[in-house]
Amino acid sequence: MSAAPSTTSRSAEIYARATKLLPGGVNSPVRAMRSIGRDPIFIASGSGPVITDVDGNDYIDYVCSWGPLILGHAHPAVINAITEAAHRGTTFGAPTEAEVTLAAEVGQRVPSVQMLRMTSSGTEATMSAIRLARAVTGREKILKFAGAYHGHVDGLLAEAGSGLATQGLPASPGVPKTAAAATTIVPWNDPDALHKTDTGDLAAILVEPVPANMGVVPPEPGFLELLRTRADEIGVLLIFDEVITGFRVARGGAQEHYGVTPDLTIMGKIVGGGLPAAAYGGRRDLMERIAPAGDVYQAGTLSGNPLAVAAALATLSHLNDAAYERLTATTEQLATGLRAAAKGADRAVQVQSLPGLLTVFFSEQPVTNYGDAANCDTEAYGAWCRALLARGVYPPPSQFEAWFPSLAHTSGDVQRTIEAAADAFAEVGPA
Ligand code: KE4
Repeated sequence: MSAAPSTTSRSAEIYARATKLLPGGVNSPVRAMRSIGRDPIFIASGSGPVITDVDGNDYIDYVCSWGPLILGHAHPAVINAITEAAHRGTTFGAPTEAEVTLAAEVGQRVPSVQMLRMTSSGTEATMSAIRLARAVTGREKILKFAGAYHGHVDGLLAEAGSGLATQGLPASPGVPKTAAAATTIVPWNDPDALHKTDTGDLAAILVEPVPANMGVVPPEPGFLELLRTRADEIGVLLIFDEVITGFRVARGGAQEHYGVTPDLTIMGKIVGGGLPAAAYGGRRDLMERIAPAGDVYQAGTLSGNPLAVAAALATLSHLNDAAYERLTATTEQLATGLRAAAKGADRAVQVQSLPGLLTVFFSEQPVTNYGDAANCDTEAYGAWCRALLARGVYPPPSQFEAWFPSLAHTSGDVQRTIEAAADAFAEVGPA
């Protein structure tokens, strides 16, 4: 799809410069708005649920940096924590007490995480968890699900969601054949396919417990339980990638929501409080294989960065039961309102949601796997997104991503969003 005609806006000027200096004009592909047929919007600031672009336009933001900002933009407690930490020094390359406090706090919320290792990105955490799984099992293959995204780890880019799905890339060049061959891909929500899969040399089943990178496609009843049982039967680790779901769909993430306990958990986004941090953790006997306790090497100059740790602790301190009740109610109000808005315009959509997560699929049927997601009317989704942006609502600019309502979104913000969505559906027309 071609980009919208360029205007004389400041955003357009910056984008013209950016395309000469940054590949595609952005530092991560999902920020480009090519798949919705327009140029990216350059942001100047954010406050609560609102972002303001360099031309002074405000948007109610449902990307929220793709998940970390569960408290909204520039939350005063987070800003204070970061500022205080920065005054004490931005990084030491030596341990700090706050990292220990954060590991305890995470373990208290997610009891399966008896030990934790911090990294700087979700990709790094995934890569490290996989290395650990291979070390403890002595096997190499990783089973993952079609349409899932676990960061840009070499072996996991085939049939991946997020930006690859958005750009229609079946895989990425530059991945060694051996890395690709070490991944087994199974369709999501398909018990038969799982049972038929060759499990020889398998080290781990890696799963987003609620896939959110092909849009939000919850597990069908019993599917996560089946993964746990199957992992035990064949003697492999079950790794939950809770980079998106962690501290979001429930206090203890998807593992609490569904009552299924993994061996290892990958975390990101909220665990960095809006700064670059992620983590992996799990059973003590497994995590004690990580250097220097054990022999599995993994390291990072900025791992456990004091600013990120301060932001994480400040964020988590606001995530109590009342907060999750509110996030659940906000998401429900949004989901119900979007369904009604679509119905009012005779547009068939599926709004699939869990607390703090939602996708509006332009599909007549419920979306249960990557194939269903890929069959959605992405042209109509793109037109709807452009219409939303024109009305001051910033949705994820891809059918294959999630909306991230936050604790900063008020009922009034959601109501305004629903009104904009109704107008946008009317503009796109029925189907
Ligand atoms: P990062 O390396 O981007 O920190 O995390 C990778 C990652 C791992 N696992 C899951 C389930 C994820 O969703 C992600 C990253 N998510 C994307 C948005 N779908 C981040 C945005 C981007 O790529 O710019």
